[in-house]
Formats: sequence, structure tokens, C-alpha cells
Amino acid sequence: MTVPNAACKPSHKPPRVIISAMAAFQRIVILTGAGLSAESGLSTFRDKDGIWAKHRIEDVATPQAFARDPEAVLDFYNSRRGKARGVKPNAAHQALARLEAEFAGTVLTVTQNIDPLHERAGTKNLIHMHGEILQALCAHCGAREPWEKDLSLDLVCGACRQGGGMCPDVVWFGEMPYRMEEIIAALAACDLFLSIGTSGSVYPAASFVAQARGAGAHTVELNLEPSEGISMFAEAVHGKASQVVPAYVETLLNG
Ligand code: BJW
Repeated sequence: MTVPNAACKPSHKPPRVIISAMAAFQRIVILTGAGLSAESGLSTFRDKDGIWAKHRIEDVATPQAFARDPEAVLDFYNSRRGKARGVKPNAAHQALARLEAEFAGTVLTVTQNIDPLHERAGTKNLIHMHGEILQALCAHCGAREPWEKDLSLDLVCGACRQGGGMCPDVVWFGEMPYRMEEIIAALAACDLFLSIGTSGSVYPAASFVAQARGAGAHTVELNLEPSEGISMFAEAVHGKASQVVPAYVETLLNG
């Protein structure tokens, strides 16, 4: 269901009015999260059967965890890499790729997801702000390389020849997400901000809606349920990504 968000703006206009105004938009920034990939078979983090219900963040998703018990961290990501290798994009990923290809203005997709589903759907202007599971990073020299197999401590970096430092190229808690300058510049210039499939509980991604609003953008949440940041959005559509995202993209492109 599409609703103007009463917590943010007076809802005296029917939803259709907000959507039809989209024809005027020129620069779209899309933030995506784990909910977008849920229907491709990948777990979310904070849903009741999500990843954080089975693993403690402190044990697997911090630099300290990797320093303390690298094998446990590598196992956790080896298992997730195994799942990510075979997944296929769903209708929501495909709709966002279509939006990028057909929209007359610019579309930047910023994903918190480390899976390869946006690129498999054909999205090109893409930032993986929390890294990529199918890439390895050498903790000694910072070299990156595509990586589909399991990682282990006995691996040697192809660039610096040191061992024991090959880890998944992902951003853990306490680390700076990737390409923040580009993201902040795009948020400052956008006129439409879409937040899709994210609970809005991890910063700095959770603050993007405020930055886009500050720049005067129209802000829309597409999520299964209201996120933590719902009051910041001007418009919200709640439902499964595979249903609400293609419908929203169709309206955006064809009115
Ligand atoms: C569906 C659906 C369907 C389901 N259809 N929808 C105190 C206050 C403020 C900040 C901090 C603080 N203490 C520490 C911080 C900073 C910290 C932080 O935010 N902590 C919070 C816990 C409070 N952040 C960091 O440390 C970040 N770095 C940082 O801040 O650097 C400093 C800095 C300063 C200034 C500028 C910039 C930076 C780094 C964060 C790294 C996050 N890493 C993880 C794991 C690594 C990657 C991996 O293993 O995959 O990234 S955590 C995890 O959460 C993962 C995700 O990308 C991220 C976000 O999760 P997401 O995508 O929102 O998933 P869920 O599960 O939470 O939500 C899914 C949603 O989908 C739900 O709403 C469902 O309803 C919905 N859904 N099915 C549509 N079918």
C-alpha cells in the first residue's frame, strides 16, 4: 500500500499526486538492504530468524573478532559466500536495473548488501558501501582480488606475499564504509531518495534519509514493514520487495 507518511508531512494530498510528481525527478539515489535479497534466499540480519539471531555481532562482524578468532570469522563468511555464489536476482533487483537503464536522469544505487545480486541483475552505477563477499582483502597490504572459494589462514596474498591476512572484503562495525565521499555528494544532489529493504538501524546508512531530506529530496521507503527511520520519509510503501519495487519503478517510468 502506498501512503504519504503522516509523521513527516501533512497527508492532505492523495498518494497518486506524490507519485505523478516523479516525472520531474532527475537524480535518484537508492539505498538497499538485506530485505531486497530475502526473496532470493539470503537471510536478513534483524528479522526473527535473521543472521544476528544465530551469531553474535561481537564474534563475527568486528575487526576485534577477526583478530581474536580469525577462523570463526572466516567460517562465518565462507558459509555466506557459499550461499551467495549461486543466488539469482529477484524481481526487485531486476526492476532497479531497469530503472537505471530506462530513467532519463541519473540513478545511483548504494547497497549495504555484500551479495552480487544488483550486478547480476544488470545494475552498473553501484556502490557496495559494506563491501563484497565475492572479493578478498589482504589485511597486510590492502590488495583486493575476486574470490569465490573459501578463505583460510594459510593463504598468501598475491600482491605482498604475506600469509594469514586474507579476509573477506566486508565492512565491520567500527570500520568506515566505502566510498562515503561519493555517497554524500550524491545525497546532497539528489531529488529522489528511495530506501528499500533495510531496517534503518545501522549508521551511517540510516542517516542518508536525513541528508537527502536536507537537500530537498522526496524520500520514499519501500520495505516489508515500517523501518526505525520511518518518521523521516515523506512516503512509504510496505510489502514484499518483489511486489512493491517493480510496481513503484513502473509508476516512476510510465506514470
Ligand atoms: C523485507 C523483506 C522483503 C525482509 N521485502 N523488505 C551508536 C549510535 C549511532 C551509531 C553507532 C553507535 N554505536 C556504533 C555506531 C556505528 C555503527 C552502528 O550503526 N551501530 C548500530 C548497531 C547502532 N556503525 C558502524 O560501525 C559503521 N561504521 C561507521 O559508523 O564508521 C564511522 C563513520 C563515521 C562517520 C561517517 C561514516 C562512518 C559500519 C557498519 C558496518 C555494518 N556491517 C554489517 C555486517 C558486515 C557485512 C555483512 O556481514 O554482511 O552490514 S551489519 C549488517 O547490518 C550488515 C548490513 O549491511 C547492515 C544493515 O542491515 P539491513 O540491510 O538493514 O538488514 P536488516 O536485517 O537490519 O533489515 C532488513 C529489513 O528488510 C527489515 O526491515 C525487514 O522488515 C525487511 N524485509 N524481508 C522487503 N521480502
